[in-house]
Amino acid sequence: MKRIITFQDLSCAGKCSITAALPVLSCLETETVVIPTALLSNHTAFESFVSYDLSDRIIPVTKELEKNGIRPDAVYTGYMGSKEQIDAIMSFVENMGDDTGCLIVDPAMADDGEMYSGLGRDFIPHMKRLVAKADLAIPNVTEAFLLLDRDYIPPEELDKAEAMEMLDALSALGPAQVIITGIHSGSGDIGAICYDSKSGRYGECFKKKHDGTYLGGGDIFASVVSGRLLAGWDLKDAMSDAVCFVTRCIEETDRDPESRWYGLSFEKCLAELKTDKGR
Ligand code: PXL
Repeated sequence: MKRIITFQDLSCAGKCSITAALPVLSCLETETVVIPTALLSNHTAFESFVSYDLSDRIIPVTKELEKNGIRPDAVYTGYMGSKEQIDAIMSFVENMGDDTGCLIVDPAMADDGEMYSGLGRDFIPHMKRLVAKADLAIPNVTEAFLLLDRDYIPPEELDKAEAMEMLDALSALGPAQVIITGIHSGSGDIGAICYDSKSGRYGECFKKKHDGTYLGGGDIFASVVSGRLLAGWDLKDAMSDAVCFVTRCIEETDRDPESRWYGLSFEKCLAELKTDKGR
């Protein structure tokens, strides 16, 4: 079985980060080693939260895993709550060198044109350092603009040609492969676009748009992509499967609109990941 190490916060309530990534990756038959970068009572979109930074625990934990012969096929990073957490992961990645396997970075730091609560703009250059090391980066539209130091344009006003050019610009920062999520098709659909600089191929996948903010959707998306890539799927197929799965989770979440603050209702959809849809 392929093994992934994922570094993300552990939000006790809220169904995002680790508590979303672990079930999805397990369903995709990926052995998942979770390394919490911070312990939060709940995600930061609630009215309040408490957060305990675990950055000084990251290196001792990874050293012990290495001593025990636990090596990853891929490393996948999600939400980071501080520069120190990024420093610790950077030093892990630098120390591992080629043994890191594929480095997948979801720069989960912003949405709808705004940084997440508790993160300032001074955090962006640190996330940029991590993105520069990545083999695959998976920003949403807001994060893509922030990483490129460009003024934000809402997805509904962003034209396709500019979005495609942003894939190239993000790849020039370091990652050979890039996916941008939350792209509008121009005809009422929403989805993602991708670029693989090794093959020179671009891809896109769109599904019907549902109004609203769905917290944790990006975490589920990046987890599906990570699991599928480890199973040997190519980038475009992995991305398309993630678009379809997140859309299904949103449909389930919409049945109970109150539930969306607690993350997507992915539980009812997990079994669908198991069906072999072919590629
Ligand atoms: O889903 C992204 C995410 C992850 N972790 C925490 C968050 C958020 C989004 O708000 O607050 C703690």
